[in-house]
Amino acid sequence: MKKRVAVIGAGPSGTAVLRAFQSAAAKGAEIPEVVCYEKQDDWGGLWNYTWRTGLDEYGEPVHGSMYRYLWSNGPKECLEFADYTFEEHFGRPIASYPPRAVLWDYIKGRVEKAGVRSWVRFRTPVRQVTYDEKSGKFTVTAHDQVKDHLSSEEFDHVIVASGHFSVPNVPEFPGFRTFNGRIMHSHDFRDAVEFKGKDILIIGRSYSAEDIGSQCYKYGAKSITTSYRSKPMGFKWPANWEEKPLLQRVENKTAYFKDGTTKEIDAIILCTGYLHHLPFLPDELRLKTENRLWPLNLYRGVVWENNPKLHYIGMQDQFYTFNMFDAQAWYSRDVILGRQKLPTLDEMRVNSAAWRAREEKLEDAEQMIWFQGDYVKELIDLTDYPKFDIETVNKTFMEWEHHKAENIMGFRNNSYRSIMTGNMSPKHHTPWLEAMDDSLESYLNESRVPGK
Ligand code: FAD
Ligand code: NA7
Repeated sequence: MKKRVAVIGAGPSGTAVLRAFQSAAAKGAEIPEVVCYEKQDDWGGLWNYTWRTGLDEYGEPVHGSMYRYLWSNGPKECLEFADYTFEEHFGRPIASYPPRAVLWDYIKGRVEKAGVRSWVRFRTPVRQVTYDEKSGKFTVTAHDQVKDHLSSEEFDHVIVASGHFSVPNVPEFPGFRTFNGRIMHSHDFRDAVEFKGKDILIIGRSYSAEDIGSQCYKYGAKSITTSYRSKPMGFKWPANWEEKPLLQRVENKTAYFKDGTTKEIDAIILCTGYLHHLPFLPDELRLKTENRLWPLNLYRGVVWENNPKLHYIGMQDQFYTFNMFDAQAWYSRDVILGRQKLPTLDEMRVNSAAWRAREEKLEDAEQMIWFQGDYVKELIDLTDYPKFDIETVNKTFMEWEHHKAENIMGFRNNSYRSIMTGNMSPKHHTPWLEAMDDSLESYLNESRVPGK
């Protein structure tokens, strides 16, 4: 009987797995039967925007954490698929920081071309995965929500690609219960216009804090205060934006900070990150980690060391995204196809410990980017994923960092050269701060080719 592989999630990570198997089949390899379970009604993961928050129409926790007006927070040239370029998808070079809808279209384009949609069971969240030592098989139980039917099937391999920026980490601060204003987590943030004319307080100092604050600034918030527990973000913020050490308490509408200062605020947005939440897995199969570049127990960041038939894609913190998921998916595929031999458990652990030791010494974002670049390169060198120049991707990330340091509200006006095609991307027709419409049509309309 043909081997069977279950993939949990059809976001960028899960669809990378589908494409990896399909590309092997297209080259004549015999591939297993692949069944992908997806709880949303379409593929694309977080890039498939929903206006919903809380529970969806089936009573399921909403996966989406993306919001209106979200534009890529890094250059698209750093995430480009090596086997399906932006130019192939859009028929011409496009500008470097596309809004969400444009990236969603691109993600979908590759798998539509691959013809793998029939492998996906939409609206079917996985409820439980168990492993039977005797048979050497997994049982996956999933809920077809349209038919309201729970069923179980056996698989030889399971690949978890369910994402880890969906279940919010929600700390509480003294006074929250009686605060006279709105308190929300970034997971539920949908539209910055809600905060027009308001004084907002953001807790956190990472990408969500930076971007949600910037959205609120762009769409007319009266003031933005960001509060950090470790260190400030340190960008050159506009005049109505200040950074303060950690919030201590709120009383009525007054926020009190660690340095003794106070601020009157209307709303609080907790940009305090997310939990790796994998409730469908038993303890012995479940990855337990905070958001970091090298979670332990995953050989080459993919293979569950205690049961190498279980793989995880995209579980790391991310500078590299789409093409890193591809590198992982191609590697996972090759382990399953028997093209990659795995070392002993001890050897896997030694290898992971060495990466972890290196990760722990990283001091800043630039070092983290080179670290993740080395990781992606190691994986790509092992498979037939089209080779691309990681050093140039890293250097593009460095340019991005410098552009942010120069002008945090203007870095998205820059353009970069595609590492995959060698072509320079055109400048966007409108500076980011003035581009209020985030639709695909508006973004692609009038995008000019360089020099014209
Ligand atoms: P996800 O995109 O989260 O997809 C996981 C999929 O699994 C979802 O479709 C979900 O419905 C499904 N799923 C979950 N649980 C189950 C279950 N039990 N059963 C069945 N299906 C399930 N990256 C960038 O490169 N550029 C950006 O600008 C950028 N901006 C971001 C902004 C925000 C607000 C967030 C939260 C993330 C952003 N990211 C960005 C990072 C993002 O993590 C990746 O781009 C990418 O979406 C990760 O893909 P994934 O497939 O691993 O996870
Ligand atoms: P991250 O990058 O995991 O960052 C979480 C932030 O939340 C980080 O700044 C943390 O502070 C802060 N945090 C967490 N708990 C607390 C408490 N209790 N008090 C204060 N601050 C806290 O999540 P993001 O949502 O920003 O980014 C996730 C993805 O979304 C990312 O890939 C982007 O592309 C978009 P610390 O820095 O540790 O001091």
